[in-house]
Amino acid sequence: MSAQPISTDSIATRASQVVRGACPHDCPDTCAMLVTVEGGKATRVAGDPDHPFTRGFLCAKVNRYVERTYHRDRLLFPLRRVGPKGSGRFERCSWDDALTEIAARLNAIRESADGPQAILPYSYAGTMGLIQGSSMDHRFFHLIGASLLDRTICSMAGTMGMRMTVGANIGADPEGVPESDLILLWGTNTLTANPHFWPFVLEARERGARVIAIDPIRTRTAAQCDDWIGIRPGTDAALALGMMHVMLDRGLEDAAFIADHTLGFDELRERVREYPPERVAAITGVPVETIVSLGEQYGRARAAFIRVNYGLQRHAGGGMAVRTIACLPALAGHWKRAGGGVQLSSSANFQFDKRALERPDLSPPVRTINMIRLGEALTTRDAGVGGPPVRAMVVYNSNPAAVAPDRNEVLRGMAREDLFTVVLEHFQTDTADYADFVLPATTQLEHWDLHLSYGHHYVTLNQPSIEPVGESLPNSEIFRRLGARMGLDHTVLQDDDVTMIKQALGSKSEKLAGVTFETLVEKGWTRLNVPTPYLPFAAGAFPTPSGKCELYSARMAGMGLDPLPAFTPPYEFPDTAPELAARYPLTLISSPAHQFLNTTFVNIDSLRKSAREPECLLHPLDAERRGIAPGMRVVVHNDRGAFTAVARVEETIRPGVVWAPSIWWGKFAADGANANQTTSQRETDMGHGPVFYDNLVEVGLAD
Ligand SMILES: Nc1nc2c(c(=O)[nH]1)N[C@H]1C(S)=C(S)[C@@H](COP(=O)(O)OP(=O)(O)OC[C@H]3O[C@@H](n4cnc5c(=O)[nH]c(N)nc54)[C@H](O)[C@@H]3O)O[C@H]1N2
Ligand SMILES: Nc1nc2c(c(=O)[nH]1)N[C@H]1C(S)=C(S)[C@@H](COP(=O)(O)OP(=O)(O)OC[C@H]3O[C@@H](n4cnc5c(=O)[nH]c(N)nc54)[C@H](O)[C@@H]3O)O[C@H]1N2
Ligand code: SF4
Ligand SMILES: [Mo]
Repeated sequence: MSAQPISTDSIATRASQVVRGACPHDCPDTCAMLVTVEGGKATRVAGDPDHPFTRGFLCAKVNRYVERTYHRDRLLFPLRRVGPKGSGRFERCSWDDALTEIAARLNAIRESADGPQAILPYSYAGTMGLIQGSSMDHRFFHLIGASLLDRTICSMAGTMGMRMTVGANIGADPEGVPESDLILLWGTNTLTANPHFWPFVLEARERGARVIAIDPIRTRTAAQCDDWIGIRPGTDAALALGMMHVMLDRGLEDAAFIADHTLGFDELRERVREYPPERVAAITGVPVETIVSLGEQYGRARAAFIRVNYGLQRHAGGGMAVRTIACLPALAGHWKRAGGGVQLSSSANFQFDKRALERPDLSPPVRTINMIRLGEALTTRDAGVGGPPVRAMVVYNSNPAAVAPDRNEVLRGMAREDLFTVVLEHFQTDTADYADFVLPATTQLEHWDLHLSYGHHYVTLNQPSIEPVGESLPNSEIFRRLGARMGLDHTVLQDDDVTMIKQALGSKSEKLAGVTFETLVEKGWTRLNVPTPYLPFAAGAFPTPSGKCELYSARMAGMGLDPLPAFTPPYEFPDTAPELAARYPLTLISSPAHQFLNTTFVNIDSLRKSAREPECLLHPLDAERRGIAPGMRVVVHNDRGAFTAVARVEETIRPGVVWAPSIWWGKFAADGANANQTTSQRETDMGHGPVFYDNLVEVGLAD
């Protein structure tokens, strides 16, 4: 294959060929994808068999990527709203008209007394690609001086927890897992959310490793494990402190590793005294024997691997929970060996030149709006943070009308007739229904991109394999053209996508040494410049201010937080909010359905049929008490809102907890509602993240 950038023309016209790409979705696996193109049409996608993490397979969702790309509902040309907001009534218009009108509306706001900060970008990881997700878009909004968006909706609490403890959101290498003798799948539904990690778990198990799931729900993953620990939601920090108590009590700690590579052990030891197994059992609902056994197994293991994921940090104390768990491998010395340590993410290893891509230097000083407080931002005069009201919103790579918490308030804001909304999309989502203009965007098969991963250590390039479907354009090109139409003539708007990929790769980071555009074009992906397996902290060298694993964190003290690991109760916790719990006694977890990726794929018939309809899983004890039998229609509600679902009743969930597999589009639900009708806009202890699963509800029969 030529090392020159290939034009989409030459790709699309060859009779039959396989083009190398990357799965764009928000998933730790970032699969290397092979796209078969015949006569200009994509006919098949497959996982690259040579890729050490993809291992030749894609998941059930992305196997449908060709179906999604050529879907009958794919947006093919720009649309202008003709009905009331939310009605979904639109008419076709030309790109020329759409760009002219959008440019005029945005320029009028920029020049008004409210100024450019009244314009809000809203995006997340609909594609994880750096080019279609955080390059030209950022340059555009920085140049016009729009408000900044704090992109907190997924991972910020845990990211901060890792940074404060080990120094960066990096961790143990999943490719070391076969060497592991104990694997804790802690708050992660691996088979659904991180499926390519599973073969490594199985390899370790064949060699004798024990696999334990810690999750309030006996998920399909937990059902495959040796043990399921059905913890009470939001209490993981207490369990980790209980494990430390057992380890220190039995002398199972690694004194040498602690002395050489940690800070604050004496203070932590004092803290741990406050968490004997009996107290931890009362907080977590995990039996004393289980806590003791877990602490002993962890302390005695040679190389224990903790795969913690983002599910468990969606509670008030999410940052502290991840931080506390992240202290465990340093106490036991597990970082020293392949297969030992903790992984939340690998993303901070990918030190692309983000400044060159995004050009934050072009932005004047402006306010920042937290994306999880969108409801508040759109319904208050000062956007909830001071400054002008939000008068225009440009949405891309996200579906806030379905995914943002406190959906009733979000929709109230989006329905404002004086709000000018532009949505770049593949499909007419719930969000697109509220747009003034909908602009058709290309999919991964139709544009260039560059990908990091948050679950492994390979950089992946995505080459376009087909011509844009209909009149769709890459996000990057839409912002380029909109900028020009608005009269912006800065040269940063002229870089093409391949130029920007090279700019991103141009960083001086040691970990990117040898990762070049040419190798990526040739092979599709390449490993970061780290050993296999990568043992980031085998010799300490934690990237914290002290260079140690900070069991005591002065930075946290400076932020007004407890500098030591601690249990932080959820906001909506029966023990600390008894009055609320009297009315709403059940904790709702609305974690991903197996068939969907957030709201992506809900409109793919085969996948939606397999997910049936919005469901609510209850424990038989909770169901009986409410007269609920399997298959009955129920209403899940609290003071924020309500949605209906069909009851499933099984012992695969902890009593007191209910599960609504998510995230449904409102328009595919009988009542137009989804789980976010009940979730709150409150923020986690660290990182300003969301608390989706810190959510008390009641479930009753629908009439
Ligand atoms: N198929 C599929 N894959 C996905 C996604 C998807 O929507 N569908 N989403 C992607 C995205 S954006 C992300 S961020 C990741 C998320 O990946 P994960 O973090 O693995 O996903 P979640 O399903 O949010 O949470 C995992 C588990 O945490 C459990 N949990 C909830 N609260 C607690 C708690 O307090 N303690 C403990 N121990 N467990 C708890 C839930 O019951 C759930 O089974 O997955 C990605 N992969
Ligand atoms: N109740 C509840 N709510 C949650 C969660 C939960 O577990 N429970 N999970 C939260 C988490 S972890 C996350 S990450 C967020 C995810 O929230 P979002 O990032 O909004 O994710 P999606 O719902 O998948 O929506 C992504 C949209 O981007 C579009 N898209 C994809 N590629 C492109 C492109 O190249 N160009 C353009 N213009 N559009 C594109 C897709 O068509 C899709 O509609 O949701 C959060 N919300
Ligand atoms: S969604 Fe995840 S598992 Fe599925 S193909 Fe994409 S990266 Fe792989
Ligand atoms: Mo996420």
